[in-house]
Amino acid sequence: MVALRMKTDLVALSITAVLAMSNIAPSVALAAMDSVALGGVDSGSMAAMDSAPVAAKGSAATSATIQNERKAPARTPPNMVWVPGGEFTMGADGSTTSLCGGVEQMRDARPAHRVYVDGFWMDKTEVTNAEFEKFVKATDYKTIAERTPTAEEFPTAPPENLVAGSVVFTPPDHEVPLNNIFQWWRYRKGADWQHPEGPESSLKGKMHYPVVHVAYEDAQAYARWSGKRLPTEAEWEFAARGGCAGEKYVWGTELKPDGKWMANIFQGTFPNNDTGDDGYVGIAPVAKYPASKFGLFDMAGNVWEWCSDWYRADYYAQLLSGVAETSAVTKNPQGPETPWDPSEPRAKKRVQRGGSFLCTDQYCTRYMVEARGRGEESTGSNHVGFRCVMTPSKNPL
Ligand SMILES: [Ca+2]
Repeated sequence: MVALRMKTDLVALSITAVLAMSNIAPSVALAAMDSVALGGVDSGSMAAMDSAPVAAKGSAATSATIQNERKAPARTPPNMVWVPGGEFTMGADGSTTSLCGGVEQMRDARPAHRVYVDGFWMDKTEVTNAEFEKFVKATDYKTIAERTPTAEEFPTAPPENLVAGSVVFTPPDHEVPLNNIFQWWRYRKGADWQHPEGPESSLKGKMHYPVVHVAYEDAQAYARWSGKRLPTEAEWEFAARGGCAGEKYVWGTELKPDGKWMANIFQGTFPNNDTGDDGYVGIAPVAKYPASKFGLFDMAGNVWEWCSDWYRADYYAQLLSGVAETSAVTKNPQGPETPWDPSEPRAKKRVQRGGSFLCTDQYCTRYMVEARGRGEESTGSNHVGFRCVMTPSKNPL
């Protein structure tokens, strides 16, 4: 087993430690990692998430969005939409009742708090293979998954594990207990953006699918080349909410309005039987579901999307820890100074948002609009992609 660059949603693993233990059966490694991680948890910070100032003072969750009135700048870049920005309630106070590996996992979306973001353009869709191919052809860029990891980077890894590749969802053919991610995730030699399921796969017929197996650095490189950038987490959530407040989903309050699926998620029995009731088993091409209120596609489901913020489980509580009033507004937050995931305290993780085609109420409901995800910076997989944003010039338009 090679767990290098492992993307995990529910149980996070330390790359270096897992590589060092890579000759151990996955379940043993997992159990060992749990104890390692728990030993490193800052219990004070976790407690702060539960007892943040707003928790005692009441929630900001129901406050309305105050959308900027400023019209879109005259020239909208191709395949982007204008997101006007404004003040809104970010996060949620009730999210601990949601399913995603148990109630504890959703604490990071608490507490609800007020945020202001300036207007920006956002890609209508996740970056596609066709778009990423243009970037690679123009720059000869090699993604992290295509580079051979070195012994210097991972000194504790057995040499046989040092092969280029990425993590691929590989479901078992039978039902399994949902307590060990290695039952459905495999590190595949030769898996990369051009070979999303492994070396034998290709992009034939998939040019309008989201690019996957992109690490944070890869997404950033594409964004820079295209004159754009990755969204902050606050920008992403403002865009996803579409000017509404307190709704559970990007599209409203019901999972299936009029019985219709609104996003590519997972139906059936996770992980072995994806029935594709929503039209797609596994990943879908972009823009196959209705656009959001701002004209954005697939802001829930399909693939996770990288944001530029470091991930801290207690970031929202941290933002409010020094303020006197729950109505305090954080302007254009850029994320915390340092990353911190209590299940893997030493890993450098960035925020991911939106959930993926693997989200299901049996296991992970992070397609909900306030839900946060996270991924180690150098870790891609076949359900992680991205989209970009662009800020108008400071000059008057
Ligand atoms: Ca689906």
